[in-house]
Amino acid sequence: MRIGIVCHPTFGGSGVLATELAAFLARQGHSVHVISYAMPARMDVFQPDLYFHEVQVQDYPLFQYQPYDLALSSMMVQVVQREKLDLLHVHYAIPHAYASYMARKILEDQGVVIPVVTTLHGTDITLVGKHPSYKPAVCFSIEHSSAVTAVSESLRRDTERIFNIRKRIRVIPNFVDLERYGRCTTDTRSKVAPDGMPIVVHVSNFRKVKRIQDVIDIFARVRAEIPARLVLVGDGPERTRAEEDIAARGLNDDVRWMGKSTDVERILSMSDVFLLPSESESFGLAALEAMASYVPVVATLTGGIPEVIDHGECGYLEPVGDTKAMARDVLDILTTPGKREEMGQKARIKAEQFAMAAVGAQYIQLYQKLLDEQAR
Ligand code: GMT
Repeated sequence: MRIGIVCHPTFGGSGVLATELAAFLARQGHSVHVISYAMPARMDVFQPDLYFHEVQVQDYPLFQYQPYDLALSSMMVQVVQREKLDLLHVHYAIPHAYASYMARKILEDQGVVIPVVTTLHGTDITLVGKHPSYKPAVCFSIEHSSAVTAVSESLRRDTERIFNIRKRIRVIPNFVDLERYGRCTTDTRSKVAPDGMPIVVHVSNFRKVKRIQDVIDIFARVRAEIPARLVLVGDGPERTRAEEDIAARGLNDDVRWMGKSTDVERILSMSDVFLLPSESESFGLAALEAMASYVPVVATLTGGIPEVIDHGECGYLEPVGDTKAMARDVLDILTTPGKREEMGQKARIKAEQFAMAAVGAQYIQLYQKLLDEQAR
């Protein structure tokens, strides 16, 4: 098949999943065209049958906001026509589902019919999409997609509750390429944590929903009890406040900032516990990547996280904001002999339920179903 993948080129979440899916499909022999406003962080430009098309947005002094939706719809039309695409798969409803609806209408006008799959990722529904300034357009564009998927049962329920969607929403979870994750050698660890002290890690886009202040409070409570290092990967609007909080608590020497490192696998391979105390998470892709690296996760009991992490088995789940309980969980994992290794093994086994090949096959099956229906 000739497939178009539309996504945000983000460091985390939907951008990562979309890019990993594109590479997987290309390795399966499909011709895959990724469309976005910038090259996605994890895009492998040397991957055969995988192509990137950058959306060109023409600015004009009259505009206060650049009309990205128009430019994206136009780019979709051009790529479908030029590359003779069979199907479009858009990730994150805003603005992709809406822009793809316009693209489909333009193409239909030219006698080209193409299915569009919309995958809902989380904040497009639970945070941004439900806002009155977007809700009508988001609801319409989801309803008028050829097929809709959500990355967790929790997100499917949220979508049906918030948007009163009549269309069937299939659940196809996020996935992980297990071959890319594992454990590092000890000398690599010593670059981050001397004397073999434990490494607590957090990876995110440092938005308010991630509750970075809780990551720091949890670590401060742990550090008050045992020597440890906190590794922070990513960047975003909450970073400055986090740096100030860390300095105010006298933790600068115990914290390593890694920024938007493209070497997340290596950082996770040397880590001992992954923290994800989010306000809400439809799935928690970063936590799944940690689990694939044999890292137990301490997270919040919210959204789709319980579909990924079994409490007491591959980590612990606590109420949002309960940093005292989460710190206790981290200390339990780090100070109970053999616990980290035992939970790490269970985390990896759980991660294997989200293996890329099995989940990727579900998307291919859905694409084929839509194309067969169209052919009838
Ligand atoms: O985590 C973010 O805020 C980024 C966001 C995104 O859409 O890029 O992540 C969402 O999609 C990820 C991939 O499906 C999920 O693993 C995250 O849980 C989800 N984030 C939230 O629901 C807050």
